[in-house]
Amino acid sequence: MKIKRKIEVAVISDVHLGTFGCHAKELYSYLNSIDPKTLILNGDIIDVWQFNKRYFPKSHMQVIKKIMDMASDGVEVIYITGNHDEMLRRFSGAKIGNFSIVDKYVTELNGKSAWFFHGDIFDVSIQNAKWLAKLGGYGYDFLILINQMVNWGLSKMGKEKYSISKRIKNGVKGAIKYISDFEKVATDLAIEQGYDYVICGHIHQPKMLIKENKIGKTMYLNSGDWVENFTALEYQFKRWKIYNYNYDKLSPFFVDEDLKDMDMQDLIAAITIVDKKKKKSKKKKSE
Ligand SMILES: [Mn+2]
Repeated sequence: MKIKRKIEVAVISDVHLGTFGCHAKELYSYLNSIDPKTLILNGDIIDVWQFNKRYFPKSHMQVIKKIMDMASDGVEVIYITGNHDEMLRRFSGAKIGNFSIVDKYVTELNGKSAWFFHGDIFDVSIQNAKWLAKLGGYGYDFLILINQMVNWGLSKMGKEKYSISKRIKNGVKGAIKYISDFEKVATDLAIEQGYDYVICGHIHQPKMLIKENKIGKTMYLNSGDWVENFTALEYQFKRWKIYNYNYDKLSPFFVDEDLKDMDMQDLIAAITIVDKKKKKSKKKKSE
């Protein structure tokens, strides 16, 4: 018998599918173990930057299939774009059934407001980020544009795109300061705009803490990543917690038998004909 943990909201980010560092098998087990009402993918899920046609293993495809299946089974899936999947930003606002693509997401959880965004908008200059993001939605879009322009310039000069997670991982001087600046700017903005929760990814540092300044306070949450930390955020019974795959195996893990035996071609076919399947399952529900 399959026992899945019921969760109101599950948040994952920084999965980096399509790269060697991605731990797709562990993530796949995790997704199989939960039954969320809403699944928020907070950026850098598919790594289009480092995408290599020769490297996209079956386990990575299984994660995509699993997420599609969750959407067609009634889970609200919200894909927030990050910098490694910025190509999806041109589809922002698209909604297909229960699956939507956005650049940021605001919702209410038991009367508390929650603000979700990936966090790469702070990359180029954390100081400019502060005043630009004050311009509300316009500032956010503007910061995304600035980051894209900087990356475009870097690639024109034959340099690698700006990757803060790589810098942090490599322990580049200033990384610790960047993390604390990131948290400070994110929480200052959240307090200013009256959000009770601010939920980011991007810096691969799972965290949950309450930040206070002169104006007020907010709770800062970061979902971590599936490259090193194997973490997710879960909201249930009016509270948040950080799920850690390595320490927290709360319930036995089951693999979907039908998915396990599918080969690569079946998986690709199943993903590309997802619309047909959705129609079928809708029909079933109305019958
Ligand atoms: Mn990122």
